[in-house]
Amino acid sequence: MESNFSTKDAYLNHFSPRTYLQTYYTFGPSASKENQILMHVLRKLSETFSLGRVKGDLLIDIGTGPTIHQLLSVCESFKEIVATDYTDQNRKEVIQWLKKEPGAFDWSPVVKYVCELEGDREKWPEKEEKLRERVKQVLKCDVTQSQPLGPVSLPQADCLLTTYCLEAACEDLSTYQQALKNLNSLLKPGGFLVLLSVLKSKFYMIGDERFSCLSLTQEEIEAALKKAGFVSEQSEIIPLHYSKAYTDNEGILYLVGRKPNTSMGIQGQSHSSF
Ligand code: U7K
Repeated sequence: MESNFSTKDAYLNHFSPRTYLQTYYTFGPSASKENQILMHVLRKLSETFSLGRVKGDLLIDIGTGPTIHQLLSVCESFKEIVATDYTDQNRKEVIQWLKKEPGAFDWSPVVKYVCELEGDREKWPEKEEKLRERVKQVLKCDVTQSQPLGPVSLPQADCLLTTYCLEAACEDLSTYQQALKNLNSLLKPGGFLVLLSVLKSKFYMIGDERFSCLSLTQEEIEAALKKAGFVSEQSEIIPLHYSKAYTDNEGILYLVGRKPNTSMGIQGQSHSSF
């Protein structure tokens, strides 16, 4: 059967990072649905990362998109950050901001908000510098490949972060599950997986362009995670939805999982003879 799910080529040819940023990541005076969700997500990430529950040497952000908001608390607890995306235009957009190139997106309202959450709104220029320093590479990734980062060799990460990526990249549940397995190989035993996903969404809009989304429930995501060798430690639904014109999601899942440390992983369970 032929599928209408957005292809990788559709992303390369029709995804506009600027329109996406203006639609979902511009802080306005009246708190829109988009702004409320952004603030909530930033609060969750700040609880996970800046309170030091999850920390380490290397964090890989899978499917960074054109955004850096998801890394603002991360840069307080990880020495090195690697950003990744499938599309050239998203990687370019991130590099533009990292290098302070002319025309880069202005993240300062969002950076100020995160600094306020972390206790001192005035520290926002230092936060921007810290993040720019800690993002060491911006790589191409494809979560549908067994080596999502291709032949480049990185040490296994202490944490993987992925926000709104797998449900856009995978057209069915089995591809989604396989993508999680692919990602598992990039993570150290004992390492963390922090995953943000829209729930039950079938599409989202970037300007006039419509992109597909794999409709998922909290239970389906948790089951896929388990099959891919992760253990879920925190799984909560943020009961907010985006503007109905942009997407049809019912809530957002915030999940912190872990790759088990020892022989009690997926292999260990089958012959637990000692
Ligand atoms: C609702 C509201 C807003 C997807 C879920 C529904 C967004 C992020 C974004 C993006 C890939 C691949 C495509 C990545 C194909 C890695 C994700 C990077 C938003 C929603 C939803 N969603 S924003 O679209 C902005 O930048 N991605 C890939 C998709 C590229 C293959 C293979 N490997 N993405 N998604």
